[in-house]
Amino acid sequence: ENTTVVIVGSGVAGLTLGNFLLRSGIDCVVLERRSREYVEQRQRAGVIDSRAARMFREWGLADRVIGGVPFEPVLNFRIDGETRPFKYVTDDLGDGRFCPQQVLVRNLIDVFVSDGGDLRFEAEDVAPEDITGPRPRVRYRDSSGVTRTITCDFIAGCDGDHGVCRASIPEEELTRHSHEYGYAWLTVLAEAPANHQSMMAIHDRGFAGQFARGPQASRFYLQCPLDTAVEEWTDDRIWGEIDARFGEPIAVKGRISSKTLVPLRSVVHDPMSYGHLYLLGDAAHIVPPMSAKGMNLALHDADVFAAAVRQQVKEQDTSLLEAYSATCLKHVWNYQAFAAWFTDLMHDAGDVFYHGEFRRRLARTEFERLYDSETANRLFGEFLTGLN
Ligand code: RFL
Repeated sequence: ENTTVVIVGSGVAGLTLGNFLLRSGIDCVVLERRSREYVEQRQRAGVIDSRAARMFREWGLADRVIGGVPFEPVLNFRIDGETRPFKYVTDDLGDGRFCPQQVLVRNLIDVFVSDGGDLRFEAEDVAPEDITGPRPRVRYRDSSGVTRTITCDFIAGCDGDHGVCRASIPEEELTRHSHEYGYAWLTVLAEAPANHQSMMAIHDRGFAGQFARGPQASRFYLQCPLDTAVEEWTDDRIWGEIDARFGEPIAVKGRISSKTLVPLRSVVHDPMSYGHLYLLGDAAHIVPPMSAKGMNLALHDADVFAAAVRQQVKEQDTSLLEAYSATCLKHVWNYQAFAAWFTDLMHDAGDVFYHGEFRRRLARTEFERLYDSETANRLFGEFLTGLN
């Protein structure tokens, strides 16, 4: 079997790339380890920033793939139990959307499949081969247990942080830059309607966040120590901690359907390619969830890579492909810097355990500057909308 691009992974990066290639008339096959049902129900991010929304519009897909409601340019901070709404100044046209990641994923799958895209679920033991040769291959076992091999020009590694693509690059070819923040988030999905799109608490018990996930549910985040275990977090303890950090009780404390621990960290792999294998999204970089940029960076990579492949296939011009890693890394580092700043700010400002009083006062000063200085406000808004 032959194609131009084999895409490994059908998360936001892989599906977006697949759709962009399909619209450019470039052959591709998407291989996904999980089932369609699993992928369509995986709950994660919730914010499509303005840059990403515009990107879908430029590729003619916005109407078909973007769901959700417009993003309000207001963040509801609760500081030591007091509400401090923060409005950011923006030249943005209000393109950003509060759209659950699985809604975007579901729409991307529907559009890809109905436009004739080749998407194969339950592909096991995916293995990139001969990635530095002229015609690399991807071997896998299909859902009926038959081993298949696809020969291609390019492999797009869109298989996340634990995928097989990055692991198939010799270790000495990649540099891993990483930073651990020293704490984790307990992330909780609950049947608890939110009366705002987002609320974020700075409190001496630690950070807490609530983000609407549709009209009836919320995702909550609670800062906690790295060595905590999910089992230590009973529903009662979770609700008690949320009420304490927000400084007011959550009105409806519905069923909690999932609890996970996410250590906060930043990771960048450099370069984002090796031979004919290119890494996109979480396979190449991780940002702390505080920034709400992980999905948006994955979308940016897909945009850059699709345009580069199109230029190579249509005009035999390899310049964009050669620049792929450098182009993406410049953008990634810009948002890593933002993510690290915002993560430190939101945690240090309430922190009495981790970094101490000096960092706490610095963080509070930076926080106040967002309200006091229009320049600081604008820069923050530029990052939130993704237009920096
Ligand atoms: P994905 O979405 O993880 O997709 C990877 C796909 O590859 C498949 N796969 C394989 N397929 C074949 N063979 C293999 N060997 C394979 N190994 C893996 C997987 O099954 C999967 O389908 O990566 P992608 O496309 O790079 O997208 C990245 C985003 O999903 C991620 O950055 C965001 O979810 C991060 N994130 C957030 N990002 C935002 O922009 N805004 C947010 O508000 C936001 N909130 C979050 C988040 C991530 C969170 N977690 C999971 C830590 C909140 C949370 C709690």
